[in-house]
Amino acid sequence: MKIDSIDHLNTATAQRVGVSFLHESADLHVSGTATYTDDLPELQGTAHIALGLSEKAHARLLEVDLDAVRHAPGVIAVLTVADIPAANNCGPILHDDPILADSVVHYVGQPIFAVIAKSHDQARRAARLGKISYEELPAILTPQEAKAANAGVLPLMSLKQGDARKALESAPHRLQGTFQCNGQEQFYLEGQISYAVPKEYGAVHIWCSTQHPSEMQQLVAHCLGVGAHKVHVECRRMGGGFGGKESQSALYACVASVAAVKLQRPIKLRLDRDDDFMITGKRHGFYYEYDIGYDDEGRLLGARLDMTANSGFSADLSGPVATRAICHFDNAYYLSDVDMSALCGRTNTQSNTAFRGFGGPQGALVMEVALDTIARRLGKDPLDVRRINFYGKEDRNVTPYDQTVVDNIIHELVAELEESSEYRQRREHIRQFNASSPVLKKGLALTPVKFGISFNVPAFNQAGALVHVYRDGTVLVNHGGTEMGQGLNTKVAQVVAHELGLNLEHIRVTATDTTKVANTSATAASTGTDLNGKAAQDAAYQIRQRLTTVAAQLFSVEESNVKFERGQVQIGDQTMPFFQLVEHAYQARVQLWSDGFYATPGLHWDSKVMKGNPFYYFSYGAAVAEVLIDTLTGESRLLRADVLHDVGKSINPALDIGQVEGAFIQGMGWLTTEELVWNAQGKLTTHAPSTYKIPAISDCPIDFRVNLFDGHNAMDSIHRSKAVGEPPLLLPFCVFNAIRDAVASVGNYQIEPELNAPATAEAVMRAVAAIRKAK
Ligand code: MTE
Ligand code: LUZ
Ligand code: MOS
Repeated sequence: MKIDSIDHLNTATAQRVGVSFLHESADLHVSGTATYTDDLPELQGTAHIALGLSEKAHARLLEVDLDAVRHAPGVIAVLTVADIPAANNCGPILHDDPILADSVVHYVGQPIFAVIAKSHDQARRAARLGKISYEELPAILTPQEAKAANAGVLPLMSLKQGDARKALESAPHRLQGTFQCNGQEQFYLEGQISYAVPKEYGAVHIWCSTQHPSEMQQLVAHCLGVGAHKVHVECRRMGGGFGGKESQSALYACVASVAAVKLQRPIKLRLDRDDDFMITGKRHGFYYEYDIGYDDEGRLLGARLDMTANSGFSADLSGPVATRAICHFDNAYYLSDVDMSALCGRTNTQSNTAFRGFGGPQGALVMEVALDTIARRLGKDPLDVRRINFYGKEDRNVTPYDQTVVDNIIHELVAELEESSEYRQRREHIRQFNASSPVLKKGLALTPVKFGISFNVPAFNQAGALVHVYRDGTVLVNHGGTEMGQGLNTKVAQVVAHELGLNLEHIRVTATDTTKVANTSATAASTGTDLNGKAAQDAAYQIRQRLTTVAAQLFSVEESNVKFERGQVQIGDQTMPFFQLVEHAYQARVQLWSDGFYATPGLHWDSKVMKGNPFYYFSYGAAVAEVLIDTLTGESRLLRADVLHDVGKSINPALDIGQVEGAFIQGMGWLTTEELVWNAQGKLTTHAPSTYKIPAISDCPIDFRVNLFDGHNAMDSIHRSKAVGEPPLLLPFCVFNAIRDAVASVGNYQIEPELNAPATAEAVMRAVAAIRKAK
């Protein structure tokens, strides 16, 4: 058998997991030949959609005059809410997300109408010609205003453990204050897109850039008023999702489908970058009020935390996001007495949504900032304060939500990083540098991460897969997860290759497809490989068992004497190529394909009291950042970063390190240069790369030392690996704290910097100026 083989690394070894195979599409990515939804050859008659957007933050629609739009060149049709056959909703949990605005608009950028034209350009030009008159209503634009108005998209959530009030009253020291972090645009390189093609009897086939094909299927079915069996959603890959395509790919799938079915022609809806910024939700910005009690050593005694998330105009995923924020305030630290609340504040902005970390970063950031502040107040090294608060191994190991931490490795992980990063020596050098450098100042910080793995909605923790073995011995795998660059398909292929003793070039993972695996969960919560890897392993294992029986009978050996390795099957002392055994099995009428299923064991969650066992296990990590700031301009640079991250027993170290590096830099962008600015009328003014600064290669530290912690998952995860997608996004907290440390040096560490996230150059300059003034 001859197969065109890609040059995978390490084909010489028999090992298929624990090896740095290239990403399954690496050569396609770098040569620009990987096909994304917009690259699919267009069918004849394909028309294009542009959306007409609200210009007001909160208003009643008085008159929507679309005559000029209808008569613009190339226009085929214009759709409004009246054209949606059934439910005008694309909300993932609550039904509060209109597809097209119905009488009231809730934010600047909300889609009001859709114009379908012969070309993308004609559609965009026509969309600007809508004449809409509004009666303006009062708008809420910030989480602080939402809190003051007690305006929530959901009821207030709270979690209590012990007696926070008593603990605070009797604490020797109190840190009371407010803090704030900004949102963040996902900035996937491929924007939102759906391509819908009508099929017989009102059915539709949609190619959609989405992390959640099954939910797209369900929402399209609801808005068309047809059964889910008439909606077929497919996604080969995304050019990034980062949470932004978990729920919010739905509006485009729905509008494109409605148009395709109504006009009976293929319809493409691809957002232009500015429209993508204006319409879609982002990471939730948070506002915090906190009160933390501690002793002379810096040990935390009690805490009260009131968080307000900027949820935007609708619920979307804000409930689970706020839940994760509450479940990550503890980060790596034991808290005996806490009282936390989270308000999902209703504001007249885009409806904020999933973004890598999903509330976890927002919960833990405030803790990490507070610990540095406490250390400075006590004149201690922040690492010493952190260490005495770490979860214990035998005691002090129960989280505020009642889950016992049974896999704690934070002590040894941080000790190793402290040593390898030369933390103590560099702390000393930096003190000396700052004493003799009046303008440029350095800062250093080490922050740990503990991140809970599993969807905090237990039902979502399930997955399915299909494995087909063809008569030539090649294997096709299909599973419920989606590929967004993270390498999920590569890892799943490795798992299947391992199970069947095949080389990677014999395995092909195909597009996610609702007609293959049904009722899948979003590829999210970092669980893609944990869930789909286990499901694919289950399917492959069943086929291997059947082949083993065939082989054992063929040569009259015990089944335990049949081994699959390197494309060969060892049967007693005979060897036969895998494809030959497959042909024997085919002739014997043995099923050569199988389904597989997995559900994470042991999860439960009581959302009313916010207690239970929401996570299967925890992923850990820590990082050290050394930064340099210019106190005259406020500019900062990350000089060196040392990262030690726990991925259990890695299935693919190269992919895992790529995820750690990417998440670190993405998280650093959130905390330093990425700033979303809405003007007084509620219009997002930073809606393109010209005004919204994501990190570039030039922002990466010159000295970037990323290592994986040598370990394995204490729980029975797929090959004892751990999820890697989101946890490392919390590592760059050390960059933010190092900037605060550098700013604090201006006041000889006696005055606490007034610096919220992001620490942009302007913010750093203001913080420095405030300290200089106070001195
Ligand atoms: N990596 C790339 N290259 N592109 C992405 O869009 N999304 C992140 C992370 N890593 C993302 C990524 C997010 S938000 C999640 S939840 C996980 O990947 C999802 O994939 P996984 O569960 O397979 O890790
Ligand atoms: N919970 C979670 C969720 O922990 N992570 C997620 O991405 C998610 N998505 C939807 C609902 N719950
Ligand atoms: Mo990731 S935010 O869970 O898609």
